[in-house]
Amino acid sequence: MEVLQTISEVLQKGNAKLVGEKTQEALDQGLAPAEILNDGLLAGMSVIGKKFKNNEVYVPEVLIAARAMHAGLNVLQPKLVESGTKPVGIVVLGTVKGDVHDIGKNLVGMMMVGAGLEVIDVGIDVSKEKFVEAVQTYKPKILALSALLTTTMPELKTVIDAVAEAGLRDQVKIMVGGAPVNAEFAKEIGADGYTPDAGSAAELAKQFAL
Ligand code: B1M
Repeated sequence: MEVLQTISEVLQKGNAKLVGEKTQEALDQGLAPAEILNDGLLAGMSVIGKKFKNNEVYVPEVLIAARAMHAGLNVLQPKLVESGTKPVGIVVLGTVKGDVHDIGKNLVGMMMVGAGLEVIDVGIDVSKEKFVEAVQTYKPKILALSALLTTTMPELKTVIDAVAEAGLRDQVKIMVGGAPVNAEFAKEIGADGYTPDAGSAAELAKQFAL
């Protein structure tokens, strides 16, 4: 589909305005939000990711592409979250300390809202203390933690341990995810669940909430 290829290309160039417009155009053409997300926005971000790894682009270009990605996500958001149901439970969601990646976390949040959950997004670079405080304040059924760097993966365990030390571990299911995380690691650190992508994260959270 031509418009999806265009979305991918303009995202790679970091043109946020055009990404937003082309995402709207794709919706107007009747394309499914998931298709626009996967074959347009994420396809473009994946090319940027590979170039970043190979030192063909650097942090500024990646940041600009990420901003363009957000412009597309903003257009898609109402479609991704359409659910019309009452919230089935509260989720506290955040990216762990030392990690500023938020695109995947935001997608997880959108899909969870779409699955009928109320999401309290506590942001990026979130300390264990702030996560514990959020669990105490909002009394969520689920605490959802994202980590995108191998160097911040240990922070997932730090948060789980802090929740346990605060005497809250029995009150909340803890889910972890992010590109370097896998099911084995999740089990090792005592998480209740791991999923590889935003859609399955929303499904699992809903199961935990019901
Ligand atoms: Co960063 N970065 N980055 N980066 N960056 C990666 C992650 C990297 C893989 C790039 C590479 O080398 N190929 C690499 C990590 C290597 C590693 O540790 N193994 C990397 C690095 C090294 C870094 C820096 C250290 C670079 C530097 O400064 N030298 C630095 C670290 C900054 C920090 O956090 N302290 C850095 C900085 C940045 C930017 C700020 C420039 C920017 C982030 C902007 C932003 O998020 N607002 C950035 C970006 C954009 C990327 C890449 C290119 C794209 C990440 C992304 O958004 N992907 C990334 C390379 C790549 O992934 N190809 C890379 C799209 C997103 C939808 O996918 O986040 O994986 P993802 O989320 C998925 C799943 O993982 C899952 O669902 C999502 C959707 O399906 N998921 C969950 C996520 N959280 C979940 C939680 C769940 C369940 C599923 O349950 C709770």
